[in-house]
Amino acid sequence: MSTSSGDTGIADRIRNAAFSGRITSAADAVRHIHPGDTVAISGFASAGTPKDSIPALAERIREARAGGSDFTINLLTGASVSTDTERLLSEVEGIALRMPYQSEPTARGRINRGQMDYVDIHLSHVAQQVWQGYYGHIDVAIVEVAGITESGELIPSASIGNNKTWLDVADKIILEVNSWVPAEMEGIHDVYYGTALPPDRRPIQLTRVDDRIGQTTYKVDPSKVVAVVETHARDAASPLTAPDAVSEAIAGHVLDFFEYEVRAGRLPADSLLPLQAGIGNVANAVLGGLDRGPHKNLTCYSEVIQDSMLSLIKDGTVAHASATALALTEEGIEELVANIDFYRNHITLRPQEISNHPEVVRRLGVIAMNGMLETDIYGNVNSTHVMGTKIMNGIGGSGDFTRNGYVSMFLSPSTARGGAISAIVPMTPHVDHTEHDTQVIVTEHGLADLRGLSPRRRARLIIDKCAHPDYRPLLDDYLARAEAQPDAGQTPHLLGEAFGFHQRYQETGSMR
Ligand code: 0RQ
Repeated sequence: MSTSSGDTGIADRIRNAAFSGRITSAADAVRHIHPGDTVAISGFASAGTPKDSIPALAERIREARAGGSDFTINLLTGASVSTDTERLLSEVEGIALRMPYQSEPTARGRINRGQMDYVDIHLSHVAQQVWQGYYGHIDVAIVEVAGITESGELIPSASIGNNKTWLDVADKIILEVNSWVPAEMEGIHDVYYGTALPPDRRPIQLTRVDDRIGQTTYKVDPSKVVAVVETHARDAASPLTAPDAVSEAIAGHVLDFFEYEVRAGRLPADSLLPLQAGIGNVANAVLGGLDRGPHKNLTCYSEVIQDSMLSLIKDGTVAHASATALALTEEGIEELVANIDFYRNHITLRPQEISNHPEVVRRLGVIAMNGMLETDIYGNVNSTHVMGTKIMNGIGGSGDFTRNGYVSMFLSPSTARGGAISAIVPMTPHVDHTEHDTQVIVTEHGLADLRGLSPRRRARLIIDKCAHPDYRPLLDDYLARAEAQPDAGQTPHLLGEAFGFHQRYQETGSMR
């Protein structure tokens, strides 16, 4: 493309006449959406969410409600979308069903009050479950793109997520052409069209992180495009706080573990294996710490790219990063835009069914590092439900990577809520990742390598290495009494008091 970031020349962005004839306002575009519709939108983390159509849709819903009519939609996305999107649509009570991931307080509140259905599924499963028809008919797709080529294909913006699927399956399509997205981003994307349902499924020929197996654009049937909305709006930033002592300590344990694995001959000394890091400050601190280590030519096969990844690419620590979205702070966005020609050669954005594909994650030998709310002493991990009942965000891609990774790690501070909650508990009231999938637990106090250990040995190690010292005596006491039972079994528990920590928190506001 000939335009650059900041250039609003829409003629350069919409280079196919069939589409320029459909340019309309966002308010008119969303008139194609009707009560009860299932609407699938672009967006993954804050990147690539439609900018103008969502406020217009929220306003349409608000007006309908003010006029006494009920107006809700079912909302499907890549993962979380910009917080404004979730908030605006939730505030007007416009979402009946949400899938597959959210992380915004208004939406979360409505879900937990039972006012909104939420289906929390592995992100790699979304496309296939939609093809299978579990979510019914997709009435409208709203997809942000950076431009439309002469041949009528679409240039993706800062995330891909499920956009290929939405464009394929939706009856009607609203395109938002965002001229803020740097034109030079064209070519960073690898959109694979070879996926299918069984029995037509074929191997995905992706054997290196930087392999390109698809095309740089989305295909679209122009007859389905009912509106094209022009916009020039930046992505919302994904805020991060500076690493604190806890996240630095966790990062230190992870980096020591990598060296241990290298010495044991399980990881290549120079490049390790492709890294996947969940979103958030701890993941950012771990990746940031790699700068200080001995490694060069690292690779990353993950879901999102955070700021620390840009620095690692810039100084040569990371040779290539593959993901489905860029989730950057304001500074990260500035850095990417200013140096897009450089980063385009070191970053590949893919559909989330590929970025999170179990087959590829297993083949590449990904080192999976994700956050958790809590783990039990045996390694059953809860990533999603506070006190076993209230959803936090959702499982996201953590299961895709954990179940299929070469090494699967969970990283977390040892306590939450100022020490009132222990992240190590006797039994988790909700399990997202089972003891069979969890291989390494890390807190600021240490790292428990659970591989090769029976449940009783795992429990001892998790308590000794990872629990906060304030909670160790309570956990020691629980385990000792559970093991002392005459019929203690393979995985000893005191079933009557297994949730004693959670009960104590509910009754007194502290697990201690
Ligand atoms: O609450 O926000 O009200 O203060 O949970 O906790 O410590 O800031 O940790 O931001 O890393 O989030 C599991 C939620 C951790 C995240 C989870 C409370 C705590 C705080 C956040 P406040 P922290 P993080 C895909 C990656 C699933 C999806 C996934 C997550 C808030 O990692 O959503 O992995 N994971 N996607 O106070 C009650 C506990 C708690 C607790 C923390 N035990 N009980 N509340 N909190 N522990 C893969 C990619 O490649 C991106």
